[in-house]
Amino acid sequence: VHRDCAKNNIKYLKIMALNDNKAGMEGLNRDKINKIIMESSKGSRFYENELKKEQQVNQRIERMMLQKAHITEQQLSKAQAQVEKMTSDLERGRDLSRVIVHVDMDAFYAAVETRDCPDLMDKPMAVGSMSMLSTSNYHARKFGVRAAMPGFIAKKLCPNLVIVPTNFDKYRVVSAEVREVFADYDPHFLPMSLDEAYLDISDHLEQRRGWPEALRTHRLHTNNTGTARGIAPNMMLAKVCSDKNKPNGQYRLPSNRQAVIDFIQDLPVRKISGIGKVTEKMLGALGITSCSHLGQEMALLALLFSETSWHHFLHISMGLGSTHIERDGERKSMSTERTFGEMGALEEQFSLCKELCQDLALDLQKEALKAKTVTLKLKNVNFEVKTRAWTLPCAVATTEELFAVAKDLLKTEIDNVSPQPLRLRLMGNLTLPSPVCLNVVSHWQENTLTSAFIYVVHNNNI
Ligand code: DCP
Ligand code: MG
Repeated sequence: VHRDCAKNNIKYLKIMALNDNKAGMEGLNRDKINKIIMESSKGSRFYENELKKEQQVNQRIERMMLQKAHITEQQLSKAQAQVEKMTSDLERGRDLSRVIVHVDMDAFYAAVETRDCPDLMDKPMAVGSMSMLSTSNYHARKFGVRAAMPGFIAKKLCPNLVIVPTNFDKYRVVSAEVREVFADYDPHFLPMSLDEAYLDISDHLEQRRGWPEALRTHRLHTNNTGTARGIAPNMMLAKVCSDKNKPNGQYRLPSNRQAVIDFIQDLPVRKISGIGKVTEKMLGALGITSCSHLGQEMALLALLFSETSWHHFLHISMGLGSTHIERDGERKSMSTERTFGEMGALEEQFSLCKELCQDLALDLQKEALKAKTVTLKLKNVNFEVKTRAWTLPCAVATTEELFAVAKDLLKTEIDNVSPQPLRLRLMGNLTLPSPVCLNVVSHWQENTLTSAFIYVVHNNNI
C-alpha cells in the first residue's frame, strides 16, 4: 500500500507540478512548492482531468514511437532530401531587414493595482480571488504563486500574499494609454492582448535618422509599471526576446544570421510561442529539447508530424518567423480574456457577456470589420471543451447584434446544466473573420464555469 501511495504521489507530482515556464519563477524550491500544491488539490476533478489528458498524451507518444520503429532508411533519406530542399529555399528568403519589437507589460494587472496602492510595491501580491488568480507580482512568483492558480493554494504557498480583486475597467484604460505610445512608433502595431503587442519600428528608425539629437534622446521614466521589450528581426524571435530580461528589461537580438543561429541553438523548444506542454512532451520523447535538436531531427519529424507542424518546426530551427506584421484587415485574430471570482447569478453572466460583446463591437468598429459566425465554446464539468456556433445570414458589428446571438448561445448552455446553476469564473473574447466569428470559450468545474472567452477573428478571404 505504501509503495502504491508513493508511486501515485510521484505520478501526481509529474502531472500537477508547478508550471514555472514563466518569468520570475527561476530557481524556486520546486519540491516544497509541489508538495503544497499536491496536498491542496489532490482528488479534485481538475486533477482527474489532468490525469486523463496525461494518459491521452502518453498514448499519442506510444503510437508515435511505434510509427518511428517502422520507418525505413529509404523513407528517412527521402524525407532528408525534402527537408534540405526546403531549408535552402527558406534560407534564400531569409529577411533580416526589419526591426520587430514585442512588448509585454510586467505583471500587468498587478502593476496597475500597485500604481494605485504603492504600499503593495514591496509585498507579495496577486490579482484575483481565493478561487482563481489572474496574475501575481514578481515577489509572489518567488513563492510559486502564478496566474491560473487558485488563490487558496497561493495562500498556502505564501501566507502573507495580498489578493486584490480584479478591475477590468482600469486595465482597459491603461492599455489604451499604452497603445497610444505604440502608435507613435508604429501606427499599424498589432495588439495581441491588453498588455502585449508587436511593433515594426523599421520605418520609425529610418525617419528618426534625420531628427536633431535632442529629439532622438529618449528619457527613461523609471516607475513600478515595468515593460519588457524584445527586439529582433522577426516576430517569433522578438517574442522570445521580450521574455528574456523580465521584469523591466529588454533584449536585442542583432539582425545578422549568425547571431540568430547562435541564439536559437540552446533555446528550449518550450520557450517558443505555440509550443506548449503537449508538443514539448512529444518532442521530448524523441530526445528533442532544444531548437538545435529540432534542426538535427527534421527528417524524422517530417515523417512523424503533419506538414503544418514540421514546417513550423523547420522555421523555428532556422530562427525564422514573420517579418511582416499583418496590417489592419489582414489580421487573423484579436482576443481578450478575463478571470474573476465565482459568478453564479444569471444577470451577472448575461451582463458580462454583453460587456464582452461591447468590447468586441468597439474593436470591430474601430477597424470597420463585421462578424458573421458567433461561436460559444465551453469547457464542461470534466474539463471537456464544447463549442456552440451560429452563423448569421449577414455580417453584424454592433453590441446588440452580437449580444443577440451570444445571449442565445449562453442561454442554451445554462438550460443544458439546469436545474444546476452555471457559475462563471472567467470570461473573455477573441474575434474571428470579417466576417467574424464571435467565440465564447468557457471552462467550468462542477457547475462552476471557470473561464470563458469570446473570439472574433477576421480574414480577407471571407
Ligand atoms: N491573465 C489572466 N489569466 C491568465 C493569464 C493572464 O487573466 N491565465 C491576465 C492578467 C495579466 C495579463 O493577462 O496581468 C497579462 O498576461 P501576461 O501573461 O503577460 O502576464 P503578466 O503581465 O501578469 O506577467 P509577465 O510579467 O510575466 O508578463
Ligand atoms: Mg505581461
